[in-house]
Amino acid sequence: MAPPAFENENTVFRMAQAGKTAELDREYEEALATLRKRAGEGLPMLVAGKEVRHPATFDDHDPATGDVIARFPKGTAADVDAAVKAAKAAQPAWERLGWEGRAAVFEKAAGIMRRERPMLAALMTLENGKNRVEAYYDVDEAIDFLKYYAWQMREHKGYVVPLGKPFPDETCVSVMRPWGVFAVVGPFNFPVAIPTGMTAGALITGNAVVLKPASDTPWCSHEVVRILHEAGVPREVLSLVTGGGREVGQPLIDHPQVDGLVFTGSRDVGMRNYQAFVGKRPRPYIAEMGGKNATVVTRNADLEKAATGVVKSAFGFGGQKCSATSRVYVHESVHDAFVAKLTEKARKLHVDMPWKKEADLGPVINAGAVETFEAAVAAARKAGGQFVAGGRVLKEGPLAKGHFVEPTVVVGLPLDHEAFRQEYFVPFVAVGKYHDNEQAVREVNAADYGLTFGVVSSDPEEVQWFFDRVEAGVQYANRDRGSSTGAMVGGQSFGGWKFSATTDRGAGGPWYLTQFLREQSRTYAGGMRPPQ
Ligand code: UN1
Repeated sequence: MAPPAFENENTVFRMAQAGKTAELDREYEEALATLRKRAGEGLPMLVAGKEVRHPATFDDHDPATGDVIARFPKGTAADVDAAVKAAKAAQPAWERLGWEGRAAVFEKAAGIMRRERPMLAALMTLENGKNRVEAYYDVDEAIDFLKYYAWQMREHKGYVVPLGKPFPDETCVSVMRPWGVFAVVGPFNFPVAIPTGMTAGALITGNAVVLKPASDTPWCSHEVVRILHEAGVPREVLSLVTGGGREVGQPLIDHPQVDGLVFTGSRDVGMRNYQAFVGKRPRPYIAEMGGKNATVVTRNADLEKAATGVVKSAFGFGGQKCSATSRVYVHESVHDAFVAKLTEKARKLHVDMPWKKEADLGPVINAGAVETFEAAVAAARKAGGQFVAGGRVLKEGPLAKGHFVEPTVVVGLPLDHEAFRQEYFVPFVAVGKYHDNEQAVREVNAADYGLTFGVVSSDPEEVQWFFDRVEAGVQYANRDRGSSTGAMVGGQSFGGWKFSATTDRGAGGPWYLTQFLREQSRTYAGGMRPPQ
């Protein structure tokens, strides 16, 4: 039987088409109320098949209120060691289960996650401040990863490929084997989707995993691991260790029995790991390390579309996406008209408690992000930037206890200013003027990063011209649902060039899984044949 074709969950879109948005809202609000009753609960790590608690814990905060929503154990190097050793011991049996058995586990996990979607979306809002619509998108992306990777295993028949026949008595075959144990280090910004995608990629190919979530979002990872265990991933094959980078992250990366590392996070940490990890012995290091994504608005652009797409991309989840647009180059002939539209739309955005239906932006993740925002504002002011929208930290009324800042648009900065080069990861976008398309491409490519790119132009040749010249792994033309954000599993393989990534194969794309595997060619001579 042919495997079923992959289809995106697309819950928000699908429910809106069916006129059922109210149902989604009700489920979300019920889940939120249930979660609030658990406030302050102490949750365990899941290490080597056991629930592990320590007297020393750290607080998991709601960034909108500062409230403690849960407490997690401060893990240690001993927890890491126990997790890695259990993973190493359990991995061979997991590999022997075979790809069909593993694919079935992940299809089952997709079903469980679908059932728990409202809870996961509400939890995400509480833990990282993502608004409800974007939280649903995040959970959908996780379910998509589970389904897509299971489908990829089936499509490729476990990546077993018959090879040639160099001599008449030889039968040769290529098989792809897991490396062993992968360390997975996750980010706060897509706390369900990204840990799920990275973990599923490693596990479905027959590896074992030790997952270390971002310290700001351990609860979401806790639920992801619980769901994968429930679906049938053996507990020793997948452990969750919580705690700081120094206490847990570093010992995990340094552990001699870790055979591969998957990381999504900052460039600084990513590059430091790179040297340390790959320098020690040959093994895969799959890292996604940020972006300084540009959108180019040409003289042939539909300016309404351009402004809508840039607002979504620059300010979706408060600019805290690797894929966010944080710089815009606009042709001088349409610059002022575009800026007027962008300004109007940015000023209309509503910053509020992220669980409220009317909130476009919630808080940024923590006090450090507010500091980054303030430093970016100060640097732009110093260089004569003009703030046409935002620029302030919000401290009024109910926002006082959270980390709230205004969506900010700056114009008039020199094109070599840091706002066009450095990743801030806050809702801050710099808009500059360009004279001809050659100059625009030069400016876009002048940043170290090369993750996503958007161009807005109604001229197909002009779009193609940019696509062929811009150095970025993910490119979009005329996308008003996000000029550079919103990659969907199976539709936009998501991976970066240059300092944005260490690999060349995008997540949610056809080549991703091969990174977790190493090839082994097997020759059966003397007329023997491989077992069927
Ligand atoms: C990230 O921020 O690390 O394309 C990934 C997007 C999301 C993924 C972002 N699907 O915006």
